[in-house]
Amino acid sequence: MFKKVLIANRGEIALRIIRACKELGIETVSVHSTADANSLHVRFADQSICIGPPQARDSYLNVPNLMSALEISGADALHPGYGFLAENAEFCEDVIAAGVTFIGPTPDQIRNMGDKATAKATVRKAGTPLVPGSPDILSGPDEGIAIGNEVGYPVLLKASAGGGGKGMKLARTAAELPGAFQLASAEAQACFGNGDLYLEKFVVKPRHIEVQILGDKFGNVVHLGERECSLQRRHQKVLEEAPSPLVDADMRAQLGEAAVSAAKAIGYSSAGTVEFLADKDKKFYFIEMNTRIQVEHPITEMITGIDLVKQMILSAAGEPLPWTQDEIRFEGHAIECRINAEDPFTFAPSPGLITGYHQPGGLGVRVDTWVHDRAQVLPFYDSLIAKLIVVGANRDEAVKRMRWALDQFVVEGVRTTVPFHREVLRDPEFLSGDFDTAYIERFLERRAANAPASALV
Ligand code: MV4
Repeated sequence: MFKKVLIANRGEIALRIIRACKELGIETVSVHSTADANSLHVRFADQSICIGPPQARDSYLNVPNLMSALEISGADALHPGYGFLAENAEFCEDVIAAGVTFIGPTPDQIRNMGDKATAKATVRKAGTPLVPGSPDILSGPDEGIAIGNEVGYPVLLKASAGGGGKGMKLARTAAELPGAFQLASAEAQACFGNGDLYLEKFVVKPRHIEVQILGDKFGNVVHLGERECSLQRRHQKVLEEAPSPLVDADMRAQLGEAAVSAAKAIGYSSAGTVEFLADKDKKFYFIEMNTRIQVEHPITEMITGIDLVKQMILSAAGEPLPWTQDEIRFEGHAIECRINAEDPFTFAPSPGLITGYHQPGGLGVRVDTWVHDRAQVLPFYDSLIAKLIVVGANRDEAVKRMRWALDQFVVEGVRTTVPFHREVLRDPEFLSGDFDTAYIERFLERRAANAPASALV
């Protein structure tokens, strides 16, 4: 087992990784920007190293500074968390070249899934269902029109180097395709330095359902069930739950098998997530794979009892998975609300000093946070201040527990999305479980139509 792990991240996920290391008896080294010098991930680590000024590109994304910190620390492994450099194959290679274990996938696994057209071609061979579309990168608008005529309009043009919705353009007809192609390609070139596009038939109002998988270095892969992630605003998830209200035991087995096949196709050896779109008929299609631990991993932990971060470290250290698929059991229903320092009506960031803080607790309530009384929400980083996670025997109990937990969550000095979640947890459409990826949009339209103008200022 590793002696010392360097955590190349900040905030709640850095604390989450420190906790897993403590349980495994591993020493921890945190890195921090000058703005984060007093943060909890610095205080709770055994050692900490400053890696630069506040802006993320100068510190948490600064590879030379991170490599220096790694050498100074004497750490024998590095955990990247999520975001920042977690899915950067070159950084992963640098870490390995320094003789340090990267706690995550291999550079080849990151590359294979990072290029979305390559990822689709790979999983197609494994028999995972895909949205009808181009078999690879489009040679130009003419090929796009031809494939659009085959699969039927509307179609989506997606950046192969993208993911998470960046650089997507809709073409409703063949006539719209050349214009959409130029826009999407230029945007992809500007954002990712790569203008390659692929095409998919547009699935109308799908659900976003993802499957957690775990692999080891011996070719074993298991799935830990699905997470329902349809509640998103501008491609940012706001609330997730496990299991999905759509998915029954039969669909779960099919989704799990599809996800495991996709992961096995590249010999995946760590924690990862396979994303699908699903329609009302319970048909589902692979869209992409994320080769990292995800923000919403706790809801899977709460219904399986499996510590995903600990298992990720064990897999990186060369331990085989301790269970077979049939030994993984699902119990209860978990919900996560992402509490952001944002205005609950406009979602504008609300950085500043937290002047008062109280978090909920009790049976089935978990709060993953970096916040404490008098903590400072900085403008340089994402606005996530806490993940409020509840687990209950069933969806109804989880919903009731979440309502009460939200009512007991006190954050003063900055605005938060707590009031927004309070509304969602009482919304009949959410409560019905019958929703899709356009839910938040509809919710906000309904709220704007019903609310008196004074509530919006
Ligand atoms: C789609 C789609 C409809 N049809 N692909 C957006 C994020 C990226 N991961 C994939 N996305 C979508 N891909 C096809 N062929 C609709 C979306 C989509 C979406 C997906 C998941 C969650 C929220 C979404 C919001 C808008 C669009």
